[in-house]
Amino acid sequence: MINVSTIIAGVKLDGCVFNASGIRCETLTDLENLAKSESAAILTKSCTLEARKGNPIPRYANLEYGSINSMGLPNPGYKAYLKFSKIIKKKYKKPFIASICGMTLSDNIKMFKEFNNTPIDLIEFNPGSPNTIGKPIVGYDFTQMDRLLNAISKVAKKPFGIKLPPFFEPIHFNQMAKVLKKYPVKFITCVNTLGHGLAIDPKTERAIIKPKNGLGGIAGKYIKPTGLGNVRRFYELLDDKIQIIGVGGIYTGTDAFEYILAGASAVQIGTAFLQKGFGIFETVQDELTQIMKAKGYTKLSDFRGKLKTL
Ligand code: RRO
Repeated sequence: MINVSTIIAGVKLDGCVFNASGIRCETLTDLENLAKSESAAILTKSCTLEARKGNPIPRYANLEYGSINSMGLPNPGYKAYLKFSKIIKKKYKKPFIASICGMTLSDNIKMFKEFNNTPIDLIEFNPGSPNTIGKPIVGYDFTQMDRLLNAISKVAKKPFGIKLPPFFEPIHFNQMAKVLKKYPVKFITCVNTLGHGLAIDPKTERAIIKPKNGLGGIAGKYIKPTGLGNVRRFYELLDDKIQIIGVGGIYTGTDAFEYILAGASAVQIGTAFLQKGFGIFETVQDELTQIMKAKGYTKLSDFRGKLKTL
């Protein structure tokens, strides 16, 4: 028997494939659909203290090898997710993960405290959105990350992880790993979209999305090598003490297999979930199972992190 279950921060997931935050996970209906699907967990859209409409449309587009978005954090506000988590957890056993992306330190502290008294299983803290107009990507500011994690660690009673933006410099991996190790961070999710890409329609000579004069986060196949590189480097730096969830360009079981080989304990699907629908979770997991079977692996730990180098 092939077992693709995994445990994230002490929480058992029946499979290792679930949705990435941001895709079809904003409303109660979205979350209920995820509960009924083969997604191994239910992860919410990142929430803020107050409801947000997000950026002007068009703010998402499919591209040849993935997608571009500048959604601008549209969400109904954290109180809606407090309510949704109670409704969903009453009906479904599946792990429920709340994504939090406060605009300020005090917003984040408030939301972490409020989620303490809910049935949610985990929190994925998101300091990596590239699309909030007038705000930098907090995850690239190591001093601010240290301050945030220090404050959050003091109030969080739920196990939490951090969704990281992609890094490209050895020194930045080292600096982020050093900050993460100071706090009870249980997992990291690598990677958020690659910020500030531009997609152009050559016919009209226009940018394809409207916010930020066309600049947005790039996802899908464009970013798989970056996602894999980030998972691998953090796997090496964090000594397997902080778990890693891989995300970025996963469309097939082979993609998931590669992420786990690089060190991921689970994977998330974003762009491919939007493009291909709910069946993607079963497809990717079935393909992964077939690959494991062909290679004689029966569980993820048989190959997780065991990437060979030349
Ligand atoms: O809502 C968004 O524009 C958004 C978020 Br919060 C994020 O973390 N990553 C992204 O690509 N878009």
